[in-house]
Amino acid sequence: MAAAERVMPRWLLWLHSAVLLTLVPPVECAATRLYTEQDPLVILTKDSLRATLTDSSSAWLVQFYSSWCGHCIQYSGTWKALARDVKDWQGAIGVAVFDCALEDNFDLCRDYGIKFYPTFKYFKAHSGAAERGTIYRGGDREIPSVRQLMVNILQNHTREERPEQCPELRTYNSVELLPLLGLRSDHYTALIIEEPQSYTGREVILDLLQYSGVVVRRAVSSDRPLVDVLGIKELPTVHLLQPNSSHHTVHTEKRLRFFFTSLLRSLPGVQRKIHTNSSVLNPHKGALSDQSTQPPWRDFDRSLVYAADLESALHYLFRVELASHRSLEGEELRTFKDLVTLLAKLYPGGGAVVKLMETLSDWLLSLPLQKIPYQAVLDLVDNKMKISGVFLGSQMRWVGCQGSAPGLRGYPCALWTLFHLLSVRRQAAPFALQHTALEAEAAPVINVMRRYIRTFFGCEECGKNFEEAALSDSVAEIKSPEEEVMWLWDQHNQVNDRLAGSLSDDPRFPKGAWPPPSLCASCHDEERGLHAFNRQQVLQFLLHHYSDANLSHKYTVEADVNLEQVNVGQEQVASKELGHKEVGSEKVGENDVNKNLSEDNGQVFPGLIKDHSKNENGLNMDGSKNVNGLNKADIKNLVDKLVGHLKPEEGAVVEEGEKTGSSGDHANRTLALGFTSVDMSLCLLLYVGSCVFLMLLFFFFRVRSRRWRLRPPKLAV
Ligand SMILES: Cc1cc2nc3c(=O)[nH]c(=O)nc-3n(C[C@H](O)[C@H](O)[C@H](O)COP(=O)(O)OP(=O)(O)OC[C@H]3O[C@@H](n4cnc5c(N)ncnc54)[C@H](O)[C@@H]3O)c2cc1C
Ligand SMILES: *C1O[C@H](CO)[C@@H](O)[C@H](O)[C@H]1NC(C)=O
Ligand SMILES: *[C@@H]1O[C@H](CO)[C@@H](O)[C@H](O)[C@H]1NC(C)=O
Ligand SMILES: *[C@@H]1O[C@H](CO)[C@@H](O)[C@H](O)[C@H]1NC(C)=O
Ligand SMILES: *[C@@H]1O[C@H](CO)[C@@H](O)[C@H](O)[C@H]1NC(C)=O
Ligand SMILES: *[C@@H]1O[C@H](CO)[C@@H](O)[C@H](O)[C@H]1NC(C)=O
Ligand SMILES: *[C@@H]1O[C@H](CO)[C@@H](O)[C@H](O)[C@H]1NC(C)=O
Repeated sequence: MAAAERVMPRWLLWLHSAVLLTLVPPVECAATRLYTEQDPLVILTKDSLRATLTDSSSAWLVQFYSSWCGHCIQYSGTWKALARDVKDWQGAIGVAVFDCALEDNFDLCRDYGIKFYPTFKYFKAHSGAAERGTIYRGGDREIPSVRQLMVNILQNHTREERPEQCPELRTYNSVELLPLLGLRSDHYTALIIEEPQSYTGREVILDLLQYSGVVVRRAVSSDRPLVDVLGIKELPTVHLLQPNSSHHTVHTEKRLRFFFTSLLRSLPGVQRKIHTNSSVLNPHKGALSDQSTQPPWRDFDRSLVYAADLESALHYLFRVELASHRSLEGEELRTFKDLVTLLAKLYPGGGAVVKLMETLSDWLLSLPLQKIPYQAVLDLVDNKMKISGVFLGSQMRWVGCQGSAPGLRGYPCALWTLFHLLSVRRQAAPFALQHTALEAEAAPVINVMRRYIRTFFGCEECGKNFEEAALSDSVAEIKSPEEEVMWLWDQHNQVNDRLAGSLSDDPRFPKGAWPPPSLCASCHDEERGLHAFNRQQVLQFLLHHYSDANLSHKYTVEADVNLEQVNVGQEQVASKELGHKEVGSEKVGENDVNKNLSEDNGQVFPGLIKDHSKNENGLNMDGSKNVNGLNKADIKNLVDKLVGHLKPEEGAVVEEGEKTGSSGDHANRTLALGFTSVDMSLCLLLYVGSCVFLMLLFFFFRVRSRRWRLRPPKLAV
């Protein structure tokens, strides 16, 4: 336990605290309740109702319902969707429910004059204890109408009573706005110009309530001077004033609230404020400047997937997370085997990682043990046996999963990415899992992920939540690989939604509906005033986003060793040439399995020498039954190596023990000792040759001697 804590990085602790903060243990008789703590609204009780509504810093919209009223039951879906939609408005106006069917609540419902269910009441901010709220009797209780009601409630506050977190919602005019053009500022100012009756502008203002770095102002199209100066042609439009004083009209694919909101939230420097705590307005500024221990920032492109993230996740998974288990048996062992199989079959690239997984998988299959010590797995992962081409980088280098502060993002982010990628790979190669234990499963990626998360993932709460989700959003109904891809996407978005604004939410990479319009505009639509995904487009997007073509090898251990090598000299040219020859493979050029040469000097030679002698030891150690199986593998390795190395004909082709290029990726490498790998290969070939020769000789003489032994009696006859 202590050991586990020592290796547990800060993000795990963050996860834990985030979970504790955001999730309340499941309530008893949850099945009979219309609303649960998981819903993004406040469930008021006998004890909290008065305290919440009296002198509150925000306004409130409360639905008094009855859990036996059929209409309330039907309406609960809409109310939850509304609450989710305006979750970020909380600081200004909250959404709540109060169940009048509970015996405890009878008195209060009478006190508040509730006669019919549901009754909607709103309370202004800072209302007194005697306030019983105003009934909303709008005939239409659809989401857009209720949202407009909320805007109206906020606008009806006088300047003094307005919730302190609520920004100005009023319409600004050209006299106020035009002077801002050309001014420098420490934030963006977004002007939303729209029809006078439109609510989009005010909704966007409220959507950005929890964000710092941008101020949104509403103006209307009847303000001719403004429209003329800015050259506005279509409505609604966002005109953006940059901090550096330049300004322009922004283009969005669709003129919808969601597109404007996403765009403004993703501006550089615009961040989510961490706490919804009204007293802390900008708490993370300090945390962000405290980055002395952070590794250097790696620039990345959000439309790509980075192999460095995946490899770092695997490094953490195999060397830290799993390593906290001394041995694996039963369910754990099965889960582990399945994970390895999945990775061996679906991990992209056919490089060192796949080779490692294949080796591990072969090894696990050939070991009919009930229980394996994890150290044995670690030895394989660290390639103690020096099997060629097997390698797993031992660094955590987050790229697409970098966090803006230590403890944010990292491993869990990369784990999501890994499983999304695997689900898409499965869709692309439906037969990859044939002849494995996972063949018959309709959703193998999700099932393995589920079992892994449940059994090993350090964040226990996450495992529970994920399992619950898998049970309620029935995984069993998944029929096709496409559905599997979509299920995982859907699930992930639900987690994003739940965690948005929590402690584990990186202000620089705020969670939310993914993909954002900047990555996929056609994925988004609006239905009955509510943001909606176009699932068909999302599927297409996911298949592209997580495709092989979109996997970048920048920043991988292998890639940056190549960069280092530029300085080393001539060999680099050669290695590049070789890279070009590999056009057919997915890894082009930058991925040659090269390594810091000086670092390896000591290892190269012993590595090669040990190569097979060590393997022989390995065999005996790993159970005598499998000598044959492993022997075959070894010989295959050896042959691979020889073939691999003789291919690039002329000399100076080099090899280093720890991570020899697999037959797919090799390069011209020079050994500092002066041996070329052709030398080494010839040496090995000679060695193998002489072994075979000796063996033949041995058999020859055995047969001969048997014959000699048999012959004399015959002669005698
Ligand atoms: C199975 C699982 C369950 C978890 N449960 C919890 C929990 O209950 N409570 C908790 O506090 N934390 C939980 N976490 C951690 C949390 O989900 C995040 O992984 C973590 O907070 C880091 O978040 P992030 O912002 O880096 O992005 P992540 O949410 O980790 O996303 C990683 C990347 O995946 C891509 N992505 C985002 N959304 C989608 C999507 N819908 N479909 C496809 N790709 C997408 C994006 O490129 C993103 O950068 C869980 C993690 C996992 C793997
Ligand atoms: C590396 O291989 C290429 C192509 O086979 C060859 O032309 C080149 O001479 C080799 N480089 C060195 C340094 O031997
Ligand atoms: C806002 O105030 C006006 C005038 O006082 C009133 O007619 C209107 O009903 C109020 N609207 C809301 C939502 O409170
Ligand atoms: C302001 O910054 C934007 C990019 O953020 C740049 O395109 C523009 O040229 C800059 N304008 C001035 C006046 O510096
Ligand atoms: C808000 O801040 C106060 C004081 O800083 C603290 O006591 C309180 O627990 C915080 N509330 C939340 C929800 O974080
Ligand atoms: C890579 O992903 C992006 C979206 O993230 C997509 O627009 C692009 O088409 C993808 N590229 C390829 C080659 O599939
Ligand atoms: C190899 O790594 C060592 C330390 O790990 C470093 O000092 C050295 O500069 C590196 N060599 C090259 C050629 O990059």
